[in-house]
Amino acid sequence: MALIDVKVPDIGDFDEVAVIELLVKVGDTVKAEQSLITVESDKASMEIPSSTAGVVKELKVALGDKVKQGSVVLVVEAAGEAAASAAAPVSPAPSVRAEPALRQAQDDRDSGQASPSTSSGQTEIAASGPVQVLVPDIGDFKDVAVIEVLVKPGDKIALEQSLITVESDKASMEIPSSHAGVLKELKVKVGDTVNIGDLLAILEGAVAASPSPQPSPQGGEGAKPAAPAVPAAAAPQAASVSVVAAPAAHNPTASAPVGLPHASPSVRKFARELGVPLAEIKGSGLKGRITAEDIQSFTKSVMAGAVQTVAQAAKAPASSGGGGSELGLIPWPKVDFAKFGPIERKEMGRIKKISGANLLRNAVMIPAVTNFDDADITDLEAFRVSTNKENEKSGVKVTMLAFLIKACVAALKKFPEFNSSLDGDALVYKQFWHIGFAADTPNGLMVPVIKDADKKGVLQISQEMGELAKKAREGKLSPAEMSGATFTISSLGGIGGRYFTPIINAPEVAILGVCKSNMEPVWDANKDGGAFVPRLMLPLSLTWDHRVIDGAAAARFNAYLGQILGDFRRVLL
Ligand code: CAO
Repeated sequence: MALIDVKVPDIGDFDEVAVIELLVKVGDTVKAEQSLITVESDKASMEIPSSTAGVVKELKVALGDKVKQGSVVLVVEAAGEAAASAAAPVSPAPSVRAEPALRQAQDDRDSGQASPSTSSGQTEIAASGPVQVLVPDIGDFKDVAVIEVLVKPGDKIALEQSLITVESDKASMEIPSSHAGVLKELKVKVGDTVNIGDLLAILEGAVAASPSPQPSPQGGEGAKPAAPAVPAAAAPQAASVSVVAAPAAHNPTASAPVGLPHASPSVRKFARELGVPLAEIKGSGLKGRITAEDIQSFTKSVMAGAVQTVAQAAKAPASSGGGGSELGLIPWPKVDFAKFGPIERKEMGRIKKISGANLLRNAVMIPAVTNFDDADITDLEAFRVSTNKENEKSGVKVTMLAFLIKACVAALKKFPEFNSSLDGDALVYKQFWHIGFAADTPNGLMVPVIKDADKKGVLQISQEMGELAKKAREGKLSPAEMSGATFTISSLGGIGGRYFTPIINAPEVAILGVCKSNMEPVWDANKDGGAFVPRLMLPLSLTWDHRVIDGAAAARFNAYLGQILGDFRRVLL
């Protein structure tokens, strides 16, 4: 039995790459070429295979360690032939693929030529007529599968923009365009296999890049055009390996798409085999990386009904698609609208589909009642206006909503069941006051959350609300910024209307709808023996879950809220 150090083989130009996954542990029996660890640079991830078969005796690296060629990964006790040749262990496994772009650059340096994909100092050369984009030198990769197509005909393509993603069993990489132009035709589709030199796409109005002048080994001074701007003769350029993207969290209420998921090739393959949508999984690995275990637990949660995939949520009977049979209702009417006039059909966005499914569940499952009331905010509005004048220079504008958040916290403290959630037969009373507010965005309704609103002043709440509403409109809210609410306010005050019936955001048990305040004549019995006086009245619509809250409590909640808004000093009591 011989102990063999398994080292990081030649991984091209990669220097000091981070270990992001350990795929084996001490005691495991490994085969030659079996992947041991995954390393990642900012451009690529790759699995490092074992140079020998045997039993893992010692791991020499930990998550987060930086390794390079020659670093010892682990010690293997080799058996049989491997042991016999232990004195001369198998050379680093050739299956480890360095990033082709870097390798190309290395080759170019070795041969003294500038890399065609050099990104700095490029000049553009116009091409006449259509240009063929070919699969560039992708190193050892042969017959690699196209797993993603990132562009479509008609798209304006930038130079080096990724066109497709290909994947072998050890790495995945994005193939960039050798030219800029408009995509006329894509010659590959998902599932095809490609090799160096294969025709990938045809661009029109293309321009290619050439490196800026560099001294050539022959002492020449001109630059050699990297990819000749000659139609159909563009020299293959190096591809850039890149599996990189921010991790996408699974958040059934509303989360904006954030690019490709962060996972190793084998994990992506595993997910594909199971039909698991990687983009909906929150990775538990280093830097949010999705692991095989994450896929397993996501699959278990879906099977147990604890989690819905976006596709499932979209298929829920939120609209005509569901049919209504689930509730024993007559089917949704199917109408050929085109019979009555011209129509345009547009798919709903992802957020609308998800929130639609959630709203339907909440509307159907909660025995909800709405109480309407009015609050006299004449004095509060005057205070708001003067506060804004005083703070004009700070750039923070206070709207009525910030006062409402504070007032609701006081009411929630007085009536704690409004700040609770149902859990089976039990009520969970929350000892924190996180207030969600509905924000109207181009993508649909989002509900960012002001955390610990009880501990914040109106100015701080206003500032946070402004920042969160901006992020919501830009589709940049993180799942954390949309979770944890104990109560929600939906304000249409800036738009108009009188009253409406907001839908409770489960598992919360109540929601407050607010509309535009109006100057109204209000009877004042004390004034001049009784007279109508003009007062600014704010219409309130409180929807509550009748399983948790009674009508009397709801009426008291609204009345108390009215008292606070009528005299905001009561917040201090
Ligand atoms: N009565 C009268 N005026 C009001 C008011 C009220 N209740 N509430 C706000 N306003 C005024 C503001 O003072 C502001 O006036 P100025 O422009 O003159 O200063 C104006 O209306 C616009 O306010 P706003 O909407 O920018 O700010 P906000 O704090 O009231 O609301 C936000 C912020 C993000 C909640 C809001 O922009 C929004 O998206 N509302 C829609 C929410 C929604 O769609 N709810 C429905 C959900 S159910 O489908």
